[in-house]
Amino acid sequence: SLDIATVEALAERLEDCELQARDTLKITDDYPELGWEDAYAIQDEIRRRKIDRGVRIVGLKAGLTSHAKMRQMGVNTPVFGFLADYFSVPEGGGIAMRELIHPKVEPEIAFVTKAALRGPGCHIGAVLAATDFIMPALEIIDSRYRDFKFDLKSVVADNCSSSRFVVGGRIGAPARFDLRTLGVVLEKNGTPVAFGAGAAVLGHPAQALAMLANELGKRGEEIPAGTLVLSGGITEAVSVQAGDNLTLRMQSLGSVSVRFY
Ligand code: 0L1
Ligand code: MG
Repeated sequence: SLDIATVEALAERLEDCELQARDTLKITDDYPELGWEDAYAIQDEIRRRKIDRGVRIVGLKAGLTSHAKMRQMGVNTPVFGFLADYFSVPEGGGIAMRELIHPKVEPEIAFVTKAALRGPGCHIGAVLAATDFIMPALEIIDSRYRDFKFDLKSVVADNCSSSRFVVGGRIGAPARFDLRTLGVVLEKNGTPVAFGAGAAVLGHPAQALAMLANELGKRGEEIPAGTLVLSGGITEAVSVQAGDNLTLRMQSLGSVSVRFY
């Protein structure tokens, strides 16, 4: 396991890349023995650095929650990260490409909790009972690793590629929907480019929150009431360039858009 000085140095390296929009090689090239606890310790240190500068943590995210993406990466558990206040982009707002490295967009279902969720033993039923509402979300991922070439532990250390997110559209009570069959269409400049349904996320998107609560429970932590949680990409991530407009249309829940300039 890495010593504290190394955890701090790696957190500084990755956060500097995020803040200066430059890439780096994956950290396991230098530290091939990096473990899961080391990876989350680096992520925690990045979070601590931000909080020390007055940044607020406004939510959590699950990543690699689709079976297709997990198979591709050779893992069977999702990964988890945090959302900082400045990641939030208003609905219909713009994102300057110069602030990011090589962003990609994922259509996701956002949950907002009204009661705390704590594992072990958290399940879909508990998540739905604790959910205040759901709404459409676009997550903008931007791995700090050159050409998105990484392994899972490097990704976790890099806060799971988190960079920006947009929530919008209509809010819905979870009891009114079958989240497995909730359809989504992702449009780029008016052309549909990706399609899916909620079941692409772990069979049921609430499962992503149950797994997150169970992972946090191992550390004595929970998903607090009032937390925004992005449950993971329903389709593959779509690359964007300056000038692109992305719109997510979600069945019964309206649409949410963002543009890149
Ligand atoms: O939100 C996500 O699913 C991203 C997880 C990190 C892997 C990636 O950058 O594709
Ligand atoms: Mg995502």
